[in-house]
Amino acid sequence: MTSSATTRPERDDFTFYGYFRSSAAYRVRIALNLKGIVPRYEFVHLLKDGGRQHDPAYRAVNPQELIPTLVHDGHTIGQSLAIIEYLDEIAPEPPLLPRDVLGRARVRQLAYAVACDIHPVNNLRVNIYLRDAFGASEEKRLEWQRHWIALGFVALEEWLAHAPETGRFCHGDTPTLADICLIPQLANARRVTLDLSLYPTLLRIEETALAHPAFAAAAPAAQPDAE
Ligand SMILES: N[C@@H](CCC(=O)N[C@@H](CS)C(=O)NCC(=O)O)C(=O)O
Repeated sequence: MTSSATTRPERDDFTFYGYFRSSAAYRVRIALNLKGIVPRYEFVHLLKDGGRQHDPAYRAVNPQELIPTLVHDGHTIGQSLAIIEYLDEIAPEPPLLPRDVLGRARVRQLAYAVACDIHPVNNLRVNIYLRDAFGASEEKRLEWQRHWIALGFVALEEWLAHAPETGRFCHGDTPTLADICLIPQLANARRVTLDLSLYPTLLRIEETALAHPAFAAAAPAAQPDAE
């Protein structure tokens, strides 16, 4: 783990453990940026030395050996959605969930479709297991990822394209938890060269989001640990 040297003023009560390419960390970076919170960054390289998420020092922070982790005022929180909802509760403006109960359900539906169904089956440790236990080649593992992402994106496109609630973002004209999950997943989809032309609404929302400073500053390539 190494500390960042950032030019922005850091909050010494927040420490964020992340990795530039991690989409779960990317989600939290977007939320932190939307809330205007600049944490102290600790970079956990997921590939070096067999994966530094497995180092005892990091395991003591997060026994799941996954990133991201946020430490606030000495309290340690894992799981990106738990972190984001925590941030939304301690810093309510701008809200990351709609005020109305049906709106919140819709946004969570979209967010969980990414975070609970698409992302977990494509994680690094799943890919390593596919390779080591089943001998899956790199091409087969890419095919695996494209398959699961496409399956999820078909549903997201349908939900988003035909709903009056969809605005410039997934829900209305301001970013919510749904965009926070979608945009990093689109970055992953590009990494595995998924054909995105079938998802015009996702692409339109991505264009809007990437023009937003909170999303732009959270992009993998904009991180100090980017390679
Ligand atoms: N559900 C978790 C997923 C966290 C996760 O899978 N993080 C990935 C990076 S995106 C990771 O740390 N992978 C390390 C590994 O697979 O060994 C969350 O939302 O925080």
